[in-house]
Amino acid sequence: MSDTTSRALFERALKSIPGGVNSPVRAFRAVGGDPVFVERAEGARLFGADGTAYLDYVGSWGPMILGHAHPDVIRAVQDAATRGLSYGAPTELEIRFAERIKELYPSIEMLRCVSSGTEATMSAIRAARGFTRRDLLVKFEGCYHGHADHLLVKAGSGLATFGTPDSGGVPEGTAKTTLTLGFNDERTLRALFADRGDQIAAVIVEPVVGNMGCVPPAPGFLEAIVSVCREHGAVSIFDEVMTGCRLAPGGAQERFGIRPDMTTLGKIVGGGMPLAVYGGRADIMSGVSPLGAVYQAGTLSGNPIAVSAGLATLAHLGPALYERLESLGARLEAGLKRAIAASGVVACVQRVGSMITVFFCEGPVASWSDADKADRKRFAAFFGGLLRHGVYWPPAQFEAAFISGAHTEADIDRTIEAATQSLAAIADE
Ligand code: KE4
Repeated sequence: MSDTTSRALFERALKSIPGGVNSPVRAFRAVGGDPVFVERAEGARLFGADGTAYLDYVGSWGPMILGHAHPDVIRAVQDAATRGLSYGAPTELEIRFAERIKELYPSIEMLRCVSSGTEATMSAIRAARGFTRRDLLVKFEGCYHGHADHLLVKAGSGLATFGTPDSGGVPEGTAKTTLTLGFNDERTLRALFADRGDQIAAVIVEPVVGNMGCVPPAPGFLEAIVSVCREHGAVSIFDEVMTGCRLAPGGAQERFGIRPDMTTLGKIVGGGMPLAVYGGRADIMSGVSPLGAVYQAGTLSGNPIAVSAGLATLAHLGPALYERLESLGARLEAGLKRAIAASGVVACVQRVGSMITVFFCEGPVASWSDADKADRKRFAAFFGGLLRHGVYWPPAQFEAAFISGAHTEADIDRTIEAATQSLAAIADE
């Protein structure tokens, strides 16, 4: 499936880097074959090490909503770099960035920049625990919030039981402070709060899940999280690292008209550079050092190059972009549904805006227990067929694919054609 150049690079990479990659999903373990090594990217396309062009639906796992190497973003980075790469001192840029984020996210009264989504969620949870002086954290099965220890926890035997580590190296004690519930299971959420609400520091949720594939919230579910947290003095945290600026300029909370206590952002806000944000109510954020007792720090936090890329990206998040993304997303969704129907393969398509997933199981997929029924082998075959047609889909069933403003109707139609061929081949197996 991979070109010889990528093959040779992969063999070399394996000698120095675990799995040959700097992030596990890139290793193509879920789909087989060797990863494509990328040499450059532009617009909606990646260019492999052997020069092959691929129509890109990973978009660096979300950041590249404008497409790769957008000239305004590149120019902003180049210009900023001439003034030095990092100072370790405050800049006016960071104030401008913070003010822009507050305009887009009215629920964020104060915020801190960090360098990754993991840092953002880890810090938001620490701020919530410091504010409430409580330990317990609630998350939902199938949601991923980065690789901090207390978030690498799988659901206990029954839901709403103490977590057990979902990764090597995570102490049992750490996992025990995390309770995992079913996404969209409002009843269990309310029952847990009725039973232990006064011990719960925070609930963290992907308001539209991308990390089990694209799974939207059931009507009222997000509102229930925010209200039940308010009732019990816990903190609601919307992890919008993926949905932020993706589903609307103001993320899922703008799309659904909901105001969480805290929000984490990443990916798009940095335009592809290492920049993420955590923030929310001023009374919570004023507990963060040096104002309060919750410590959080970072050498490259608010880095001027990353903030320049972020500001240049945010400048393009106007209504026209989201209208275009909605139109392209609807076109792709309809085409994929036609292709699935024509092939007779059991699969469903779920989409919110420009986040889309083909699940190889009956729909609808409303939780991890639904998603877990997906046929991984058929997804791998689907992925392989697309790749052979020059379409680079996320190399894992439980991920969302992303459309950018650089994609065209012709790109979408080409993707539909590739999917039609790939599904027909699966049906013939
Ligand atoms: P990072 O630490 O990878 O910047 O962000 C962690 C994170 C937090 N919250 C959400 C909702 C996320 O989706 C992520 C990271 N997403 C994955 C893709 N599903 C990043 C890709 C990867 O791990 O290589």
